[in-house]
Amino acid sequence: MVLKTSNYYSNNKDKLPNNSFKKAKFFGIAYYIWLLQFYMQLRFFVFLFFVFGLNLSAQNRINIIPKPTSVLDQDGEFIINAKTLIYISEPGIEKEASYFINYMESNYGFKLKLASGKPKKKNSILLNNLKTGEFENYELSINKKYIGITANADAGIFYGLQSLIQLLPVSKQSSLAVPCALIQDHPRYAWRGMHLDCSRHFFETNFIKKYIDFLATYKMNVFHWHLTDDQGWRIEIKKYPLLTKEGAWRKGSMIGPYSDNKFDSIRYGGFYTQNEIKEIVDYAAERHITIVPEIEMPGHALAALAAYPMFSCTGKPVEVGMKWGVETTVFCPSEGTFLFLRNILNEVMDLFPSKFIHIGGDEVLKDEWDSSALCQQIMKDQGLSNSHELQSYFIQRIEKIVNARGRSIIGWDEILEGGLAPNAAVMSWRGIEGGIAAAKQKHYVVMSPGSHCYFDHYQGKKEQEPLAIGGFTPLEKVYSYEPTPDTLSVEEATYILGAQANVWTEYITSSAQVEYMAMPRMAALAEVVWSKKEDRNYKDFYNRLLIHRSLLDARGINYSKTAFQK
Ligand code: TNX
Repeated sequence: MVLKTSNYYSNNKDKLPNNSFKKAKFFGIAYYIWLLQFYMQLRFFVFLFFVFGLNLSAQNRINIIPKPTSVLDQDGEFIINAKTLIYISEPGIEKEASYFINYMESNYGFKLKLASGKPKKKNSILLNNLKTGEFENYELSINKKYIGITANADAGIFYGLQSLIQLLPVSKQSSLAVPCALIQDHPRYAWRGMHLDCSRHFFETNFIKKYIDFLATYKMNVFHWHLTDDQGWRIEIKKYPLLTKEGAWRKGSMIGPYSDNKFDSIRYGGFYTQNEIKEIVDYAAERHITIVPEIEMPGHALAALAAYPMFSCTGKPVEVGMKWGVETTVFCPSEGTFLFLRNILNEVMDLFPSKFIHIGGDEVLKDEWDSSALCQQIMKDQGLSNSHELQSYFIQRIEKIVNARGRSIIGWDEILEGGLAPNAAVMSWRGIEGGIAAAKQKHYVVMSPGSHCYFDHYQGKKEQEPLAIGGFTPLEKVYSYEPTPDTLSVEEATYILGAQANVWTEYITSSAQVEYMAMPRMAALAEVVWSKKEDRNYKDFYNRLLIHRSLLDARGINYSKTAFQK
C-alpha cells in the first residue's frame, strides 16, 4: 500500500504547475506529505520486521526435517555443555539416553552424564516416558533452564532426541546453543520405509549401520533389506551352507549400460553372517527401526538355485547371475522346495523379529512351470487353471509357513495375480493400482510406485548424472508424492500403511553412490510419510534442506547436489 502511494506521489509530482508561489506553497505541503510518507514507511518497515523478520528468524532457527506437527519458536536459547545432566523418568529409556550421550560424545567430544535422584530443572535434559501405549508422538520443550522431552513410549523419546539433534549447531564446540521452542509432533503413517538391494551389489555391515543412521535422522522406521536375488545370496543359512559358499559369489558383473552387454570377469560377492545380522537387527532396534528381510521367491532365485539346482523344475545346473534383468530359472513349486524354503524362513524368522517377512513374488517368468510335468500335475491336483494361479498357490504355501510363526508375509504387487493369499500385505511398485486393489480387498498396503519412490532412477539430467538404470525422479517429484490414493474410501484408506523408497543397486556399485542416490531424496520422502498433508510445501522444505545440508556435510555424507544447482 505505502509503496504504491509513494509511486503515486512521485508520478504526480511531475505534473504540478511551474509557478514560484505555488511552488513555495507546494513545498510546504510536500514537506508534510513527505513527513507523513516517511512516518508511514517507517511504520511499515517496523511492521515488516516484526511480522516477517521474526517469522523468518523462526524459520531459520528451527529447520527440522521432517517438518513437525507444530512448532512454536520462543525467545532465547538453552545451552548444552559438559555439565548438562540427563534425567530419565524410569529405567526403560536409559537406552535412548545413552544413544544421545554417545551421539554427543562422538560429534562434540564431551560426555553428558545420566543423573539419578529427583530431576533438577536447571541445566538438564529431562526424558519423560508416560508409557501410555505404543505411540510415536512426543513433545519437545526447550526453555532457557532445561529441555524436556515427553512421550507416550520409547520411540517418541527417541524422535524427540532426533529433533533436538537437528537443532544443535553442527560445528564442534563446548557450549551448544539450542533455540527455545515448543514442538509437538507425531507421524502421519506407520510404515516409513527405505529399502536397499544388497544382492546386485554388496555393502559392508558398517555401511548398513550408516544407512540405518540416515533413516533414524529422518524418523523412518522400516529398513527393507533385500538379501537375495539372481546375482547373489547374502544371508548365512546354517542348514544350507552352499547358499553363501556358492550362491554369494558370481564370476563377474555386467558393466556399463545394459545395452552394451559388457561384463568384467572379477569374482564378486559377500554375505552377512548370522552374528552380523543379529548385531544389525539390534542396532536398528536401538533406533526404533524394524528390519523387514526379503527372501525372493519363486523368481529372482538364480543364486539359490546355483547352490541347490534340485529346487528348480529342470534341476539343471545354473550359475549365479552376472547379467541384470529377469531369469527364466525359478523355484519349482515342489514339496522339496517348500521344505527347503521352510527351513530357510525359520532361520530368517529366528534372526528377524519383524511382524512382516518379505517374500518377493515379483517378475516370475512361467516358462519352466508351463513346460514342467510336475507343475501340470500340481495344477490338476489343486484345480488350478493357469500358471498365475500356480504362483498364487506357491505364495499361499509360503504364507502358511510364515503365519505358523505368528508373522505375516508382504510381497510385491504381482502376488495379487491369481488371487491374493489370505493374510498377505502388498507392496505396490508397478504404479499404485496394485495397492488400490489390495486395499479394496482389505489387505495392508505399502506404496512404493516406480514413478516417485525408485531412488535408482536419475535425479537430474541424464548427461550430468552418473550412470543409472533410467527413469527420472527428481527431489521435487519425490516430495510431491501422496501415498493415499483419493479413489479409496475413508475405510479403505486405513489399509495404506505408508510408503517406502527402493534403492536397487544394479548400477550402484559403491556405498558412496548409495548415499548419492538416496540423499537428499530420503529427506523428501520422510516428510511425505511423517508430516501433515496440509503442511507440505516444497519451497519451505527446500529452504529447510538448504540449512540442513550443513549437518550432512558435517557427517561426511555424499549426498547429491543436483537439486541445489539451478
Ligand atoms: C524391478 S521392483 C525389480 C527389481 C529391479 C528394479 C530396478 C521389483 C519388485 N523388481 O528386481 O532391481 O526393477 O529398478
